[in-house]
Amino acid sequence: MIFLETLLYIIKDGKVLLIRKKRGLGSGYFNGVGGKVESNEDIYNAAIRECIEEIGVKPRELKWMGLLEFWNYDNGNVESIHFVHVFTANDYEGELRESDEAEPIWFNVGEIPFNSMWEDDSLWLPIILSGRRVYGRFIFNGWKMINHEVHPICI
Ligand code: 6U4
Repeated sequence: MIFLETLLYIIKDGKVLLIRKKRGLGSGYFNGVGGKVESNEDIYNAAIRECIEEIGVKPRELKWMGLLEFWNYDNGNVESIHFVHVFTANDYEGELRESDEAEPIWFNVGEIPFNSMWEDDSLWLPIILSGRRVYGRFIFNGWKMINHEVHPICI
């Protein structure tokens, strides 16, 4: 099963807005806001919708920053493949609020809580936070990372 998903990082005043994910895949981890793209929308609109749903604000001027592939195996069989488009935004409209899916929390750019995040995040998020686009492919077995490759995108 292949899933098309989004991740969005709002970066403002030297801080990054993360969520503490409260349910679903990666629950308990800090992450960007995001989720599955729906059939009637493009990846930009999906990233905006997920942000409004999860933390109540509309991000302004999304920038496409990369593509991540997460391949999750279970005993040699591929169980799910996630194509995740990553965006950043420097501003938003509205007031942040917690939802039943996510609690929004600001972190200084130099103090990202990688120990409480997906294992792959420390391999690619610093590249995006430094303003470069990235492609990454991460192989998991039972959602434990067993292989990875990360490449900055030349533009
Ligand atoms: P439902 O509950 O089905 O509506 P939805 O919020 O659409 O869920 P969900 O909960 O499946 O999506 O979450 C997928 C999110 O998790 C996407 O934003 C991508 C992100 N994600 C998945 N694997 C990841 C990984 N290894 N590292 C990472 N983010 C990951 O940083």
